[in-house]
Amino acid sequence: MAKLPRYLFPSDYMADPAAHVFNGKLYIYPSHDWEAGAAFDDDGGHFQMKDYHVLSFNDIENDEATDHGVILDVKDVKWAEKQMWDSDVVEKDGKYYLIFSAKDYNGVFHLGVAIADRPEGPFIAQEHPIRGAYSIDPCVFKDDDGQVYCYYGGLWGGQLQWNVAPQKVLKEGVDLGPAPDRKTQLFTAPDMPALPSLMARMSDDLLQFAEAPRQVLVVDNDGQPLKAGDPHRFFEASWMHKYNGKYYFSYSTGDSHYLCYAIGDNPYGPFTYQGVILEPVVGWTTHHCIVEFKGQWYLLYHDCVPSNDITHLRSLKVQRLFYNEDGTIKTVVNE
Ligand code: FUB
Repeated sequence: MAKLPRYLFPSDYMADPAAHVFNGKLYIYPSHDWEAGAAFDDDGGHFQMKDYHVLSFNDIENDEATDHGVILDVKDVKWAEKQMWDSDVVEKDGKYYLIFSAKDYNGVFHLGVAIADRPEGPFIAQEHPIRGAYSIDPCVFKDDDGQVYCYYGGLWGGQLQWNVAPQKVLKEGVDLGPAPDRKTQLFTAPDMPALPSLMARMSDDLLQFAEAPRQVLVVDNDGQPLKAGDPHRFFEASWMHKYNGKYYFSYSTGDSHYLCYAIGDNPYGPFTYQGVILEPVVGWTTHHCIVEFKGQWYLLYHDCVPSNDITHLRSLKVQRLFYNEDGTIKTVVNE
């Protein structure tokens, strides 16, 4: 057995992996970090990514990555100005849909769609972003019945707190309206329910949401939502995978720097909090995906060891992931 964890692409800085098996190979869709010289701020203004690459592997434990080059550049996305953050790809009927987050010319994060005929791209972006899809970090999950769901959102610089009042969502359902309200910053008190991520089923053509976004509720064993002051509450980096018929929603806790997960019985949740997948890594952000490839489950993630802790210059890593008999995940060791 190869010695893991290992860095997957030492020749460049890449982060926020989203991995899928297409045609027997493992494809990784990461963010492409670079040194833009932008000032540091709490809104992630130093993360100025301007394009996406895709990497592929026949053997994730031993092979060098194949870099298929740039698959989408911000200059080819009409509505987007900058900051091409986390993305994900889903296949349907032989076409590949890249769902990505970027800022428009008014400084608002949206989710957009770009389409390709092959997993290696190139991807052609739609003229407009997805209606009503604000914020960042999309994860597109295809269930066994073919329905595709998008999980997304990120606090602080990811602008999730601009969008919806938790009280409004809980009482009236979500109505995102034409644009997020920047004046109403909707952080709640530490003893109030944490602001959750959002999710929606996607339309059959995968170009829009088929329904108003709903909250992804992460609850404790008594069914109560985790509190805003809980270091294990959602912050960003949604990921969904299925194991033995259960739905595993995992995420980053942002300012407390964990990767955590919760389990539910259906794609909409609620999801019961289970524990920590990965302890904090070197670097402020932590972001991952979980994928099964050739009979082994893996956690893909990033850290800033190779860049000597420059927080916006991150490197992709892989480690094996194992389950306990009861379906809980064994905390991954990042040596
Ligand atoms: O890569 C930019 C942002 O950093 C991502 O969108 C977040 O999840 C964090 O990893």
